[in-house]
Amino acid sequence: MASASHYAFASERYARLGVDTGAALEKLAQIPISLHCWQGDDIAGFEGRGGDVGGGLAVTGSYPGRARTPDELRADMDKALSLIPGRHRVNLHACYAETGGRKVERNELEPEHFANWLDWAQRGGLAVDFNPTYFAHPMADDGFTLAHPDAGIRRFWIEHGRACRRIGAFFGRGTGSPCITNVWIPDGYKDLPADRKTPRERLTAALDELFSEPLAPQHNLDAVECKLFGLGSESYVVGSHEFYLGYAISRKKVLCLDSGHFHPTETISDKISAVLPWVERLLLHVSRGVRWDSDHVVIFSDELRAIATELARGDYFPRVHIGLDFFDASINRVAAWVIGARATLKALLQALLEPAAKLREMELSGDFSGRLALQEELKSLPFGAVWDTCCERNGVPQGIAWLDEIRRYETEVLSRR
Ligand code: RNT
Ligand code: ZN
Repeated sequence: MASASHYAFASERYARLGVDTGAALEKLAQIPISLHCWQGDDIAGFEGRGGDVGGGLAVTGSYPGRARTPDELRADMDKALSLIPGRHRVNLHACYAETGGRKVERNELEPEHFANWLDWAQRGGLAVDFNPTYFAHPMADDGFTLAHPDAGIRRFWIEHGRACRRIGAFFGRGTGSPCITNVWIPDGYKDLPADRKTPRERLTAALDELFSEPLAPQHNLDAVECKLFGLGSESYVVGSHEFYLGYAISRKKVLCLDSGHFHPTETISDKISAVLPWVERLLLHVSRGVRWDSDHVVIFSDELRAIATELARGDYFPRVHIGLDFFDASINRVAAWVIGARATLKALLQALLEPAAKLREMELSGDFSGRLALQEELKSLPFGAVWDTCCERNGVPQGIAWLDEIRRYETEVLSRR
């Protein structure tokens, strides 16, 4: 039990700085996190393929208990969600289609192949986000998809994108909340290109065609995700940041910023207020790069806190959609989800508890000593008591107690797979 007296003490400490802990908790309850299904099965999907994910994505580790079927994956996500405070969303990839053992090409996917996912989401009161899968496929083997020089291969991938937008709209209609359908492609060159221009022209034309079917924005919203480099595309990525920033502004698309997709000293926290005057909405892929775009499990890091702080200060929540994007197969996969999601919520809560007006006042009056001193003091305020109360009010375990449940699930379910 969160001790009421601890919470009262914490509230009083925050109130002295003009911060209302109750209001912060209420605000946090309104913010969904989109939980990515691919942490549960090492991005394997259900197409029956074995081997590498491809597309420069690497999942390392061999912890037992990987979800092998849609039902296992949904049960694992249910378990994770039961340990995360609040109401959230789930993020699916096209390669998680259920085709009843029949081979269905990606350009022929239909909403019906996601009917079980929708049923499950509706039962759990979950909204859904979606992604076309532009990797782990023979047509993506040479590292190009929508920007491929071969018109036939481009056509296949354009059709895949069009099919996925309809599936996105199906989820949006079925859940009553717009589905964000996010396009990320691996296209690029390992070594110095001879032509940087033409692939970008091809990508522009392919995207325009992919997005040409009008769909109601209350059902589906399109996002585009940029990247600096990938494994196998170290020298050139067609869909770079500048490319997609321009595309998203000119075509009125959602821009996706993945925290692992920039130079290691470049942060997406600074980009939020820089791009939001120009794009209507942002999708964040919250990840954690360690030396490179390694997609480690998200933790309560300085950058995570900086991202959350920017969202709270700008009150950007109606325009910024928060998704997780990491994959670690070296630890319990369900624990990975819980750690990442709880860290993100903690960061948001701490951001909502910031005395933003006071800090701004100090900044405007030139009191930079005070600004730095207060920012440091905030780090040791009794934040934990407010977080415990958040968990208690949402009926999820407080502190590390959630791990007991994961250990039990591992013994009874995961270790038997
Ligand atoms: C890859 C992108 C992309 C993927 C997922 C699986 O670098 O971050 O978002 O991680 O779609
Ligand atoms: Zn991403």
